[in-house]
Amino acid sequence: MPTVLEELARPVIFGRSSSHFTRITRIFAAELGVDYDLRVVRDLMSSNVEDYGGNPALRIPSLQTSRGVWFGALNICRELWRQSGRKPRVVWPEDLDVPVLANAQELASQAMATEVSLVMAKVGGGGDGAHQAKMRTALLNMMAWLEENVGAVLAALPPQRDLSFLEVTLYCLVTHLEFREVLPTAPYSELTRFCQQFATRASVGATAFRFDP
Ligand SMILES: N[C@@H](CCC(=O)N[C@@H](CS)C(=O)NCC(=O)O)C(=O)O
Repeated sequence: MPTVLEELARPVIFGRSSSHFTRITRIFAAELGVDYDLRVVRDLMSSNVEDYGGNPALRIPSLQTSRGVWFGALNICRELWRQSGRKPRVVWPEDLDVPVLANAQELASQAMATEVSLVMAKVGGGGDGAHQAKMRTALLNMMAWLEENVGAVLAALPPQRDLSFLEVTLYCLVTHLEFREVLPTAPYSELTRFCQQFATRASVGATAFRFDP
């Protein structure tokens, strides 16, 4: 049972259980054994910075800690790692020093951002304009590239790693596309195989996508 002081010191993630960028941070927290509270951001159309933990970009996730607030998934994962007593071997984006790995991180992160734009356009009542069509084409292109290269990516990652930011990103991207019905992902057989294998982690089982009540 945590003491009152421990509860006060516990970091707070501003996010949503249905958000793929939030899930990256929650998988990291689970892998790193860092306890946190989830502050659900209910209205992603809000223009109130405070609703997003103070992030002026009006985006989730943010992480509130005793040292200050961290904006964005990568910053948050790094801070969770610093707070963790476990210190597993994590492969970070700056460690990806061959094209296939660096490009996979770029495209997985960009595909997530493109998906956010497509989903938000739908939520916000945006029309089916030419730019929407371009974003969808770009998303399909990126998925095709990732499908073709995921085998080489997994082979090139350092075998002695405990976790990589790239694999967590990729897992959250592919499963979220299906969850939000942006794209059916079954035709991407290599990515599906990767996701099935990655889903055996307890951290994945503990952070399933769902719409917060
Ligand atoms: N650069 C941010 C992007 C976060 C992001 O786009 N989050 C989405 C939810 S998954 C969001 O807040 N969308 C609100 C909006 O687009 O207005 C990160 O890496 O965490």
